[in-house]
Amino acid sequence: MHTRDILLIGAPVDSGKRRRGCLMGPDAFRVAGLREALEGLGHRVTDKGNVAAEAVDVPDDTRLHALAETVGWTRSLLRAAEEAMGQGMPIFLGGDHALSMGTVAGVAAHAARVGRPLFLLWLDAHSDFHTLESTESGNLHGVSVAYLSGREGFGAFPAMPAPIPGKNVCMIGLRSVDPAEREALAATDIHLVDMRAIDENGIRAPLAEFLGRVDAADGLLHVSFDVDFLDPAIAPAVGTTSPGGTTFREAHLVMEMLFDSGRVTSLDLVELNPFLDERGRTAGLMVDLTASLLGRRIFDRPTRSLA
Ligand code: NNH
Ligand code: MN
Ligand code: MN
Ligand code: MN
Repeated sequence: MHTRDILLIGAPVDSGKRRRGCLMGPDAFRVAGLREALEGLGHRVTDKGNVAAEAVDVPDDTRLHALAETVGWTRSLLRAAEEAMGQGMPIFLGGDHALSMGTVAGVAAHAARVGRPLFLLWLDAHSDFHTLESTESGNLHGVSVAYLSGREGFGAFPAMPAPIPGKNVCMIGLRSVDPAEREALAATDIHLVDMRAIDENGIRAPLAEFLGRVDAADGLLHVSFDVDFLDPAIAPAVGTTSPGGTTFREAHLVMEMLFDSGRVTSLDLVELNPFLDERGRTAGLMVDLTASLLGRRIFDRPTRSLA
């Protein structure tokens, strides 16, 4: 199997929403054995420890929760991600989904520098497509894709170095999209795979189609995995549970297909709130899913029929 140089980078971001606890995420992934699982698959793993938020001089905004802190995280993670892309495959251990503004912006800067198109796979119950104006909650974990797409109105944030075109973005698992997000998404060519589409046609076909386009463009692929992509019955450790999520096997199939594609160059694991977990089961599941993305499989294919 292809051995990869993997960098674990802790991003204990907890500023993207009001309910606290995601700051414990990076250590929960460590305790759940992420490094050992990936080393067991033959990869070289370096744990770079945790990144800290930059101190910034940005006035807070009463409508938005922890704006200055989130801008500080975006700046420091942007730099950390761009640097890590030159060294191997970074896995960002969140932290809430506001962290992806920094990590994906840094990955995009790297992609632009090496002249490769960047594709973004957003595995999430939510579309995270609000602007600072349209957010009703004021929670900045709900604006990441809008920022990364280069939407207007992100004043205090660093300019998105290389906005990702909608046709390069695919969201899978959607089941909670606010009216303003729905309207804004309709004006883009982002690929939207909601839970109804998965119920009716399965999760394989739309992912295969997207991966085919990444392949055809010889693209880099960043995967941003929000714990609430999963059904809360199997992944309770998340603040914004949304019923009707993906199953254990759907999620593993996505990871196995991503491994087979050989295309994934960076990954976020976000929104794990260990304070809400049950005996570490969500953290453990996220570790197992990450192992599937990096080559763990039931059998080497093709499987032999017993008939
Ligand atoms: N759309 C909602 C908001 O803007 C929810 C965002 N929450 C998430 N996103 N967990 O993944 O507040
Ligand atoms: Mn999210
Ligand atoms: Mn979500
Ligand atoms: Mn909302």
